[in-house]
Amino acid sequence: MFIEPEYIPLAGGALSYHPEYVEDTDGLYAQLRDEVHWQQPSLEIYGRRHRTPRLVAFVGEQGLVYRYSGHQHCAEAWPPQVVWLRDKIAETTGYHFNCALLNYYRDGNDSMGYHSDDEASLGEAPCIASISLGCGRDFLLKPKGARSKSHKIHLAAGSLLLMLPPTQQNWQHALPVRRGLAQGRINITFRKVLSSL
Ligand SMILES: O=C(O)CCC(=O)C(=O)O
Ligand SMILES: [Mn+2]
Repeated sequence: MFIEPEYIPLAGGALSYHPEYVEDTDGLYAQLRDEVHWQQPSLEIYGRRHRTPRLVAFVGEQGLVYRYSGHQHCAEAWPPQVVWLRDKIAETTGYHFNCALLNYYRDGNDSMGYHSDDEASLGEAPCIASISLGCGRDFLLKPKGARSKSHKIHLAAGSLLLMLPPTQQNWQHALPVRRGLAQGRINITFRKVLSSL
């Protein structure tokens, strides 16, 4: 059954949330969890090294380089399941992507802090498409410069969230810790790198 996406207008941006965009996601989740070449990079924050509180992988077109979180990342080959998702999104939304960042939140202790996906290499007004697999998690948004969240969306397994332009210019998003949650979640954010600035 096709469920209409929910359009969520924001001041200076907009979201489109498609629940049940992908069906039967358990197998897809387990394959990616077991087959992706996951890494846990370190980040320097105020002069101290911290391990990223989740596992990550960057995949995309051969030779593509993307600079984010202070590091250059060279794309690994697309896993076939991610190609299938990329093509399904292109067909249903008209947005075309040439790379994807995968995040594996092993349990509720893994998280992602507030940020915008606004690297210059994505151009002025990128659309980011985000697929969620595994356990549902809350996703928070706040305007840049604001102290606390103003939107909370529960990203269910199999959902697609589009962060439409110009959301990245004006908003930040985060995936907060959920203590006591034992199940894992995989998120795939599709991006289009226009230049390797
Ligand atoms: O896990 C999520 O839903 C968000 C991921 C994200 O914001 C990112 O990869 O930039
Ligand atoms: Mn992001």
